[in-house]
Amino acid sequence: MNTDSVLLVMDVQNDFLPGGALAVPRGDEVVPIVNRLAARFDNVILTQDWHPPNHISFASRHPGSKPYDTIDLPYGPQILWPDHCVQGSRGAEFHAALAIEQAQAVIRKGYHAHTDSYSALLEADRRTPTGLAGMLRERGIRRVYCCGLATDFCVAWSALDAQAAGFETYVIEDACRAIDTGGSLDAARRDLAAAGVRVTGSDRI
Ligand code: VGL
Ligand code: ZN
Repeated sequence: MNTDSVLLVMDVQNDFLPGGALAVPRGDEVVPIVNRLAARFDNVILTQDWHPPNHISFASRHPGSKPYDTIDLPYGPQILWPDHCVQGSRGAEFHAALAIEQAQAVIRKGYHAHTDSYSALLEADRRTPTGLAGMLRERGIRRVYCCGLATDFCVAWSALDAQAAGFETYVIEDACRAIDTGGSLDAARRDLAAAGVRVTGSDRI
């Protein structure tokens, strides 16, 4: 892929894979696909969900709530999750079979205790930037290709923010897997289409 494109590989971490705390069904299937894809890009950036213990998105810190409930926070509705991707834990490590040594940066996200961050560009308050958009702009990147976990959260929110930030944005659908809770996958597909994000396949890269 051209030097003005980047492959953004989202959250291929133990906790999002079968056996993990917030396992994405068949999430492990993306690993070989993503490894193959990454070999074809000049620029690859990884994201890593990276929460402090007691993160606001953890159901365990809201007595009376359980995982997959939605609560209202100052920045809007928040789905509650099982504790996952705690900083420094094994669950937060990349899957051992992810073989992308050439990745140029790792964007950690969700490290503010009171704010979630699915997107690699903007935290869930929709105000706090992670710095990724600026990094991509400074490096002359014009096209962003998204893959990884999960289609309906990290991947979709990052793709929507990248498109809104002016990058030509693609979701490589067969290189993603979804959590799909409460209609989230259909909603994500609608939002992506409405925003003009292009959906493609790994065989067309
Ligand atoms: C994600 C749920 C909770 C994601 C992160 O990266 O898709 N989903 N934290
Ligand atoms: Zn998370």
